[in-house]
Amino acid sequence: MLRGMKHKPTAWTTFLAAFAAAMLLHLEAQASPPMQPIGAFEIDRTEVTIGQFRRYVQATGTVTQAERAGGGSTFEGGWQQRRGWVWHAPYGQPGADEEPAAHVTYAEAQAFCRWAGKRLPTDAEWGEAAYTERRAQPPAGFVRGQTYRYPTGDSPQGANCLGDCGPSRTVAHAQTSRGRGHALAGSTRAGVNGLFDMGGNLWEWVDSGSGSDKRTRGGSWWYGAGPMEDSHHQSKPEGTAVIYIGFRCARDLPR
Ligand SMILES: [Ca+2]
Repeated sequence: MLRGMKHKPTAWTTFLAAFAAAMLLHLEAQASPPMQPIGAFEIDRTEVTIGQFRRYVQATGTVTQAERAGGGSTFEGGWQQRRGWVWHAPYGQPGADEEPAAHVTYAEAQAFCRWAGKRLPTDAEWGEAAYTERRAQPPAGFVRGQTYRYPTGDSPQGANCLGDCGPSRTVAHAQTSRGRGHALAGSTRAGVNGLFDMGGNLWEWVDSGSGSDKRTRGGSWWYGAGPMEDSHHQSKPEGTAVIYIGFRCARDLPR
């Protein structure tokens, strides 16, 4: 009996170790939540990725407009279709799960967010999250309550934009006539509210209400720092599916 009991602590210890490991993972996830609270709502910390969009497609059987058309577009002095350039192959070759999902229309972005239990951020929400620091104890370089010129802070440095933002590591297979393509989601320097790529990388659809033109926010790797500013107004026809537009989602926080 006593001998038998000697084995029990071993099993118990194993269980405890597994439990502790699970708790550690949980705590790590809590320490780095995928969504950032901003007042009454929370917003994705990164642009929606190919991996996330793949899970949505597998669950719903969605075929995007760009896939049906044979490919999305780039702007070459006019929109040009690029055969085979779609959400899972942004430059015509398979993209990594960590790359941001591009070639997605406004309605497709909206449908993804709905499926994920979220929604597109409103224009006002996106602007508040991008430019006004709301964290209780922001890290050095950010001050609670302060509104910044860029989503990266006072300077556009650290974003993935064209020319004005300093170096950033973009994906190797990006083949473009302009710029260096997108970076992995969340691989650039975190900006205001700890959010990644609110400035640059992919331009982001925001909830624009009715009307066939929808706003995009934050600029992209295709342009310099100007479109990263809050004052820059840009909209596109809602069916636009192109290499440099993606999105992120938001949702209300419980009251
Ligand atoms: Ca972006």
